Amino acid sequence: MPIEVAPEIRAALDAGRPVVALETTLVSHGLPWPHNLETALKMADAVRSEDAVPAVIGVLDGRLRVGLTQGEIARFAKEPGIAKCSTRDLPLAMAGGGNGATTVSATVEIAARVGIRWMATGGIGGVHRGIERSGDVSADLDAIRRSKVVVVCSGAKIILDLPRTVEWLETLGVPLLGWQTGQLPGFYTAETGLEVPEIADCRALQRWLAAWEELGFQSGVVLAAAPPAHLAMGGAEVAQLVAAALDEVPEAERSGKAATPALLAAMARLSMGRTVELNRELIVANAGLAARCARQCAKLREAA
Ligand code: PSU
Ligand code: MN
Repeated sequence: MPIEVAPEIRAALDAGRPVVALETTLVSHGLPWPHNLETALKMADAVRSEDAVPAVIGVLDGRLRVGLTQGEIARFAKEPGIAKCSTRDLPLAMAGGGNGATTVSATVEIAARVGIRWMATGGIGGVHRGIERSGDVSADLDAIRRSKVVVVCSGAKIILDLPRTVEWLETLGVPLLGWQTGQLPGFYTAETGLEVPEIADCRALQRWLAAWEELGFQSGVVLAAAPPAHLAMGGAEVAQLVAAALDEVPEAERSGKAATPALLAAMARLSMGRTVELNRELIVANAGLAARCARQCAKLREAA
């Protein structure tokens, strides 16, 4: 069962054109219908408008596909019961002939395998609050360590234990960079108070990438950008919202695969849809940013 790469993506990779990988878990499990489909299509458009090629990844009818069509993305948005697949779940979805939405972990792993070096999402997974009891750490972190991909995101999801997530990335040796910010963004907010090295522009990013290349590192890197300022929440406001969501979702549902979707849904309800709008916009902005960085860094590399 080979990984099936769409001809457009294969051709772009062969020609050295920028390609940005996109996940399907945020479509099947991250956003409610119809926002999920609209956002997924806008993400792909944002990549194309920067003259790059979007590669939406997922398992459909048992086939691991890189480069899903609009109609196929709609299946991930509409069909109920699509499995949430981190890397280790991929063979199960493939062997069963079913459908599987890829998380950041599965998406970066497959992207790296086929030679895609950029990915965009909303917020990566990380160390969950209450790890002392649940032991829940997203498979995203170790998958990024294994996959040489630049993950453009709004940091890690605010429902997580962000200081511990930062520590965990450090332990794994995964670089964490701020895009035009010296503070780690926290998904719905720019204000977490956690310091990160700031990358000012594509020139600085390309210099960083060249050094990374020179050192022969095989890990991925997290490039975190603040959410769009006109919708972003203040630090105190988001802290209240998270506390309310944690109150609403029973402890038993706060670990395992259902945890992230349940907490995101609770925040959407409690904020009366504001977080959905914010989540949509930051995802689309990150897709555009990943494509722009991919294109400009490729140009700068050629010119060097
Ligand atoms: N970003 C979003 N919404 C999401 C996700 C990311 O804006 O729903 C998904 C990604 O697929 C990520 C997953 O890999 O949440 C993390 O889930 P968990 O905490 O179960 O590892
Ligand atoms: Mn988990």
